[in-house]
Amino acid sequence: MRIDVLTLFPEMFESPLRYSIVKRAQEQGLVEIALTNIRDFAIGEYRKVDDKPYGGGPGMVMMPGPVFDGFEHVQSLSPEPARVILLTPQGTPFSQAKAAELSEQDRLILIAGRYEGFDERIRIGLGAEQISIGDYVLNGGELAAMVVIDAVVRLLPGALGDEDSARDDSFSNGLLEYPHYTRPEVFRDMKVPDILLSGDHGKIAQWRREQALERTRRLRPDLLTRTEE
Ligand code: 9D3
Repeated sequence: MRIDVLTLFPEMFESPLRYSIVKRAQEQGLVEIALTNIRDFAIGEYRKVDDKPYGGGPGMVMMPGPVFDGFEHVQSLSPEPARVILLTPQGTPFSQAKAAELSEQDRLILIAGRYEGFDERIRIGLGAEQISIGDYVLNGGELAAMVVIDAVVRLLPGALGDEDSARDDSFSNGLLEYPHYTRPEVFRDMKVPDILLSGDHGKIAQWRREQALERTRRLRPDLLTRTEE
């Protein structure tokens, strides 16, 4: 997979891309992630990328010129057609199902904005879909783009170590996870449940299923009634 990111703050991405599974996936050649600064495609003495909204109102709007030129540049870096995604507060809520769908693509172009939003002609002209990562206000699309990259890359075949991928198989089941314990057996007067020390693997599996269900009912009842995803 190739992922291009268009952003005004490419440096924000560097640290998250240098760790753990995303780092390893790049080293293994499972994904190539390229960062492009939209400001490199701005013109004039001030390299302006934003301007006042027509019709008035607060804040500034991302100008179409630099985003289009940046987009056409990254598109020319590789011949495959790409899914084009704008990170915006009004996008479709991101989900595990969307992550799985995107992980099947050969190429993604993610565009992270700042200010009040993108000039509408960017979305229309680029044929972009829009994704939000949830109903809270961020200061820009960069963290949202990183969330999408993180969730997508770990689904690429070979990205997870054997242990992680086995785990994933058994528990991507729409339920919350059962409670986990490790050593010591007693910590600050709190004891590991006896059943986990019993060595009875059938009983343990049954206990974990019950715990997962009970927790889901208590903490996330919405997961039990939802039919899509
Ligand atoms: C006052 C109206 N605001 C819309 C909710 C303006 C506004 C706030 C924050 C416009 C853009 C932003 C920056 N946010 C994103 O670019 C963003 C975002 C988010 O804020 N929440 C969840 N997902 C995303 S994806 C991109």
